[in-house]
Amino acid sequence: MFHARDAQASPPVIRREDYAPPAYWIDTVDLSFDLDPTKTRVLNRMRVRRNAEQPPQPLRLDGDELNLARVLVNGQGTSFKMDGDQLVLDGLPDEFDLEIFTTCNPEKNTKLMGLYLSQDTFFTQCEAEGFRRITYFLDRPDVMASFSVTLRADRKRFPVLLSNGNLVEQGVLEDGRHFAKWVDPHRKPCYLFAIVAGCLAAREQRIVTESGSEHLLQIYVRPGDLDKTEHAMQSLMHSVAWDEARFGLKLDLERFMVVATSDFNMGAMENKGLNIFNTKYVLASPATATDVDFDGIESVIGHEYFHNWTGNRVTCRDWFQLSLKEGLTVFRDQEFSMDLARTASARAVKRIEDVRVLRTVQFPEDAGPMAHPVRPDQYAEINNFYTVTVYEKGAEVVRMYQTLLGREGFAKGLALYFERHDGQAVTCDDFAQAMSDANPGSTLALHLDQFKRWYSQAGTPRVTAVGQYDAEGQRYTLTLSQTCPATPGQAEKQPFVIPVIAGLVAPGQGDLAVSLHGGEPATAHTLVLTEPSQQFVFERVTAEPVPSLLRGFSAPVVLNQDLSDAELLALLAQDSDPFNAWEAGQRLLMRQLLAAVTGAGDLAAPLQADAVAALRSTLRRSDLDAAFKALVLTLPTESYLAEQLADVDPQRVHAVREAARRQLARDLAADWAWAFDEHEDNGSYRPDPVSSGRRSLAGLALGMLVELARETGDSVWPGKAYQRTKDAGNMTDRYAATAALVNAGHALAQPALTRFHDLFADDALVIDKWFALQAAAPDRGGDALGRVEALLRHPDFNARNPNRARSLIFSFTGNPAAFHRTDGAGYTFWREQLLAIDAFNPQVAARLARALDRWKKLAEPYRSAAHGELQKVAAHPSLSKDVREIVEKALA
Ligand code: 0A1
Ligand code: ZN
Repeated sequence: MFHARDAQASPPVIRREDYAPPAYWIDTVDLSFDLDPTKTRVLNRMRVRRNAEQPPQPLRLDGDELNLARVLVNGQGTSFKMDGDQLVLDGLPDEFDLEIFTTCNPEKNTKLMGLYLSQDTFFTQCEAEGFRRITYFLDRPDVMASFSVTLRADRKRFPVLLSNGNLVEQGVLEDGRHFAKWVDPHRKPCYLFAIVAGCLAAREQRIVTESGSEHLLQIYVRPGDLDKTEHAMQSLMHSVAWDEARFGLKLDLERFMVVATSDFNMGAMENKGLNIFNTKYVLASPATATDVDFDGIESVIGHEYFHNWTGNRVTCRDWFQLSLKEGLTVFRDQEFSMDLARTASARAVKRIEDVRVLRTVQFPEDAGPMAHPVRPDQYAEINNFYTVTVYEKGAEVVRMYQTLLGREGFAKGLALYFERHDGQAVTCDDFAQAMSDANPGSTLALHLDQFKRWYSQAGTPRVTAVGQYDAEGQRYTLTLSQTCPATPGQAEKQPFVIPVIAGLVAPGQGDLAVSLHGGEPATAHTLVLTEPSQQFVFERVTAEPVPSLLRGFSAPVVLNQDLSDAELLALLAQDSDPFNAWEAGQRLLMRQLLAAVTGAGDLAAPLQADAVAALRSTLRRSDLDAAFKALVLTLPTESYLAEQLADVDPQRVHAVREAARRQLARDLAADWAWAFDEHEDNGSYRPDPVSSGRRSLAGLALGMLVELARETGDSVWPGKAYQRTKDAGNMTDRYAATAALVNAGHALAQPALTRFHDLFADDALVIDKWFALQAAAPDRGGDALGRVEALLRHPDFNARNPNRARSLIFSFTGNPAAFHRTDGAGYTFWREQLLAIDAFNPQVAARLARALDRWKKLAEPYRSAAHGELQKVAAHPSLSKDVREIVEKALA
């Protein structure tokens, strides 16, 4: 007999073009929960209305792992059918009350979607399709309803009862239970619904905004964690102020709550008025969190808060439009962090960090089997499309609107978007139209349809730049051309609209003020490439320039430009655009590293003397911030190097990069010692960009000096590092010192790790770091896998906690030389862990499945070994549709 969920059957595909409005609307929802860990009762009373614009048809409600007890229509029992997971009701009046009574088992909910328990506290996660695991519903974002919620639970065990909106009533019940009633004043789709019940404490802050309204901000955590919520509260207050100042977007709720849980599949969730966060993005103290953690909290708190407008007030019509809210909200959180950074240099550092993520994670996605447009055309499992393409590339697309329209034009576009669509569920086209209509006559308006190809065409465009200088005519002609590689299902691509911010730098003189096509002279121009190939003529070019193109990374493309080493060195030293100065340095290093990977040469010194000298003078410059220097002096990652190659031997890439690190450690030994002494800081800790930049450079220097000690046998620097692991005044310094010893494989690493564990045994987020540090350490003689397998048996390891699984297993698969072994044992480990996790949490497993996306690029013997393991996963009889979609694409 054939089963729909047969081992070999592909999961059904949902297509964007099949979108149809709902056949019914749900206007109000009154939910009542009797919370119990093993059997929670949910009574769902809805007011339902037929959508007169759709042909009459039965009502089909989504459900998943629910026990259905009763269905009443207008108070009367009614007949119904089940079609798979859907509850189907026929012969309904045009308007009616629908009452559904179900139960579910939160304790058994290991997927962490719907209603689940974490450390004896109830949480919900409904995006994208988790609400159907709580009650039967039209679980789609274009059905928006007014919600009221009553929670009942044991008073001692679950003293805090929260839901969206305003608390309107609470009281004590018999049998030691109590209740709370919440009413959300805003209509919302069910994916923004949330409840929390448990033993929690709150940091509270009353604020009065710029426009004079009063609000209560609350951050709920486990009582022992209250002292780690100050930074999150500061970040939230900054977010409220920033959105009002920059975009005029005000907080629309009396009470805004953030709750932290240690069991969460993602980073955080923007439920209306009740954001639920992974503890990783809430809890921080100088002793337990690094500068990177502090920054992460600021941007994720910002991100979720900004969703209140971009996502909640205006939401998505369907899940294909996910980037409508995510790309826009990532752009907003990036701008928020840049505005808080204040100095131009700190802004550039933030931009470089964001672009690094894009290029090391999104570019490979766009070149691999999972490549999809920012607005995908189809999916089997929507959870697989919460991707760096939808989020980070989506944010770059939004950034291009701002580049083309200017900050003011962009703000006008956003204002029109809210004027038109507040309270609606809309599409990416609606957003583009508002941007264009608010700026008639703009380049965007002129090329709107073409610009929208950024939403429909996958793949990273290649822009090639060729310049020619005419000294006599003082003219510089730049030819830009574009192509885009084929991606799955899209063989041919049409040209994009690509804004290229360009300056001309004359060595020794800096930026030239030049005119473009006879216009006003300026040191930077925005060239808009719309054709396959176009010429741009600059005049008044008084000296032969080096073109500085794509400043600030003005478009998400690969730029091919044939610059000599001397030209790159000139840009590194003199480009007024810090992004491009950094970029020039990286290009130079990349070129030399790739030559060493593909050449046969000896590995003692992959970097050339002039590059090393340029790094030295950057490090010694007094006019640059430490954070920027640390970025310039960090070599491109192994995965970014691998992306540049057609046939990747990860061990060779690793060996070359490590050799270059050792060379830098050796050649700049005195400079690193200077940098450490100069930037080490024993003052009190503040997470601001200047002092965190100093710590970042001191940490890099210490790592280099301990690495060098491996060769020289020096014991002074390892001794200093070890001392720091004991007496560092903050986690950033302690972590950097511990990492220096662990990464160098030094004998002091083990005692340092033991101390570290003992000191922080009760702090789950710090223990995550302890696992991650060991799983990400360089593989020395194939010892990494054994180390990770031993850690898997450590009493603190628990694969059911997503943070812990990520800290060990994902860190290992992200450690190229440890994962890609010639004997294929890393891939076997991957399959075993993947299948084990898939049995209880498909969403996390599907993320792990992505580790072999790029297997076709691998050289032998890696390629065949990876292929074999992928096939074994695909042949597994009970795979989730989440993982199946990923592995089928990888094997296609
Ligand atoms: N909308 C959230 C991301 C998110 C998506 C799915 C989740 O399910 C576990 C959780 C969170 C954001 O962009 O922050
Ligand atoms: Zn988001």
